[in-house]
Amino acid sequence: MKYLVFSFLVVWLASCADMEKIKEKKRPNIIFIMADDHAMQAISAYGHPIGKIAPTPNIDRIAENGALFKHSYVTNSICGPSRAVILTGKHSHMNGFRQNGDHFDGSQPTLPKMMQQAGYKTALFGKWHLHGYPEGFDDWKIIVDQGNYYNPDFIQKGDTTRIEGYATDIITNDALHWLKNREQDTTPFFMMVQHKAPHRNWMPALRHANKNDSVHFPLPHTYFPTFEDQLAGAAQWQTIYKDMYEGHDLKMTQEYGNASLAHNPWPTDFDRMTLSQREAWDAAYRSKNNAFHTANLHGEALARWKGQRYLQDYMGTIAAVDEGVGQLLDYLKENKLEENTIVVYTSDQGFYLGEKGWFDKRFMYEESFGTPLLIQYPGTIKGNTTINAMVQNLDFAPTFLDFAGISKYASEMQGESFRGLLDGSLNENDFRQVVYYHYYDYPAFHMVKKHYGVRTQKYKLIHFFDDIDAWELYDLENDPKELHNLINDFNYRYVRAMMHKKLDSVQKVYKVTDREFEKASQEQIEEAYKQFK
Ligand code: SGN
Ligand code: CA
Repeated sequence: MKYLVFSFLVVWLASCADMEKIKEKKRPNIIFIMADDHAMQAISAYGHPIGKIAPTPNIDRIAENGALFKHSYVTNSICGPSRAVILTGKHSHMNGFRQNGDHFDGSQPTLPKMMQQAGYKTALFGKWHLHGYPEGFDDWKIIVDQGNYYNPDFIQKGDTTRIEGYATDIITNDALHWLKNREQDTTPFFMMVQHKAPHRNWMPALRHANKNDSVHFPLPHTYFPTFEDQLAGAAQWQTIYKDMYEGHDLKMTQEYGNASLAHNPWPTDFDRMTLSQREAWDAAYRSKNNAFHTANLHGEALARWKGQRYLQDYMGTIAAVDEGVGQLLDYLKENKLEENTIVVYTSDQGFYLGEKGWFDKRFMYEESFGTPLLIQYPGTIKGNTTINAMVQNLDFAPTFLDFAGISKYASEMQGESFRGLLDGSLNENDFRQVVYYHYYDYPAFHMVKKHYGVRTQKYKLIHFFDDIDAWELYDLENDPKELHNLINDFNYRYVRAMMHKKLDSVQKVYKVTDREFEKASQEQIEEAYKQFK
């Protein structure tokens, strides 16, 4: 009898231990890695010719181990707003951060605060860009404002310090250092690693300054666009060969044999370099800049050369991001954390790599509305999964809370958990079928007009407003590059009516009120024309 009771006890204890394991399994660690302005086209796993020619093997590992989202969108394609959406799970008009320069109301409920309340250890390293200090993190160290690639200033515990080194490496090292030095118990953690790269002005690490010199990047067919029926497209100021600064952005020098930069209105990025960094930089760029002067290019040839230089540098900055991702993945593997850690790789929005001749973002067109999203969670997500459902950065908070088993907090949010898409319990057709977008930052840098719109798997309707009033309709299946505005096409009159209906109904669901359609004043616009040119 005694033996029987003892055996029962052993079995019961073992099953409790199993339960504990299951419970722990239900509370995975989450590492959220977000780059700044990283286009999907620039990740080899997405299969785009630009990414393939300058591959990102470590970021690709996440897709090999897990899922790659083909249709991941933002709600407002600009830095601060995207970050505010991610923290709150609410559209810009609900979280109050509509455009860069707004102030984030840190007193509102946020993802890190919820994770913290639920017993997670929380940490944030890198770009913040929401003004004010982060709340809800046990540890944090943020780059000041946009940050600089070389020797950037960081804020930690209220102190601002200039740290010598390359921004991407410093952020990766901070994340690794935190992982290694955290209490090695079973408390789950939530860590946000937010890079400055590959944001403008695209300064690669010295070890990558010549990495892409002999790579010839394929420039998009739309590099010299015509903009028929695309008034806002024609009016923007983000064309590589018209709006980039030759020194600051393209690192062009004034003349053969002279290392002084051409137009460089914000000298700080280069002036912050130490003497030895600057010497190494000049040495790395010397022969390619001299070769440019010798070639004596003009017109279309010069425009194409600028596109090449832009992509060489842009992809050059991504090399360090990719290495950092590799280091984090290796750390998880070597420390047996891989199985119970969700790793997310994304960007605050997409970016133009010469499509329509552009750099920057802001538009609701696919390149900047879409953003990369790769997630691994071995054991739950099958390797090499491709997801076509339309998810948004609005969904991150509800999804992470769901994985953490604390979805009760998500009820106030506007996003939806896409956990089921990852673990296979939800069919793509049962997920949201319409996504909403709303961009406010006008008049501002790059002069992209205010607009809003909806996208389904097949169509997109956009309304640009302010000092214009222009509607655009695209058939995404037949015109994925969005070159033909069908708004006045008789054959699409029913599609247009259907999309208008969808727009009206999502605006109601998301509680978009008239305040969101306020126009800028004529004085503001005139002032901006002077300031941003
Ligand atoms: C800076 C950039 C702009 C960019 C904004 C917003 N100019 O002002 O090109 O659109 O940031 O970027 S820079 O030469 O100063 O870098 S965001 O990612 O923060 O939204
Ligand atoms: Ca950005």
